[in-house]
Amino acid sequence: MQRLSGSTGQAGRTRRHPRTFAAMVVAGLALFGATTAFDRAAEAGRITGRVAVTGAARFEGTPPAGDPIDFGGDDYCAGAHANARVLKRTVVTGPVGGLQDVVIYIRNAPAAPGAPPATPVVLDQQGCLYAPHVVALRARQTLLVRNSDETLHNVHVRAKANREFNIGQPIRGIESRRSFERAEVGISVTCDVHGWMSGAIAVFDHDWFAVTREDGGFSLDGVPAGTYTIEAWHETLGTQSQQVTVGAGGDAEVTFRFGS
Ligand SMILES: [Cu+2]
Repeated sequence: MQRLSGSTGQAGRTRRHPRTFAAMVVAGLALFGATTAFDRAAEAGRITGRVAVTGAARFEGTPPAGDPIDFGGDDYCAGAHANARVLKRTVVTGPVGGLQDVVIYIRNAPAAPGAPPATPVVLDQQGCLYAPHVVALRARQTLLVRNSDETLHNVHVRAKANREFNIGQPIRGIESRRSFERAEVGISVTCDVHGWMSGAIAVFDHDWFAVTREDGGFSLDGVPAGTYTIEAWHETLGTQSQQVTVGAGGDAEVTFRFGS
């Protein structure tokens, strides 16, 4: 813009119509910036704003206690939990019944046009357990698998819509990077060395997904106004869905109630 207005070849015309010329440039930039699908839809009145869909997953009733893990087959793993009784359980609840490790997502979302985040999502192995137990990421986003233990793990990712893989990680601090091409919820992760180890991965082709926190809460941010099916997936309690209409006027709230 600076080069155009300062150009000697255009100087006469620029001097004669400076405001018209500037307006044309601004209009051109505005048109250029309005080329995304979202902006076209907003102009057509189909989308009027973006909101957050927040809420929580809850477990009603008495959660299953879980069985104590026998780390006896591996001295390192047993030593990492020498003074603790660790339970194998997938239903993990907070003090007010908030259900952790539920994957919440928009089912009928348009595929994201942008690139996936450059930041990797980390799946660590700490004390012969996956940390976190459930991870979610975008398709083609990097999954960084780390071994923080002084023992051999192998990370067996039993994807179905994506390529299955199995990585041996014999050394503490070793990191492996993988990614998934397609959306897939509920990919099982296990270690063939330690039978108690299990986790799950969810992959999405859009940005509107979350894993519930320790208190069961979640937030899907920047959701365009519209009517959506919000799904909640839990490793052992199954999948629930709710239809939600969100408008430009405010955020929407959803609660999913699971029970035994
Ligand atoms: Cu292992």
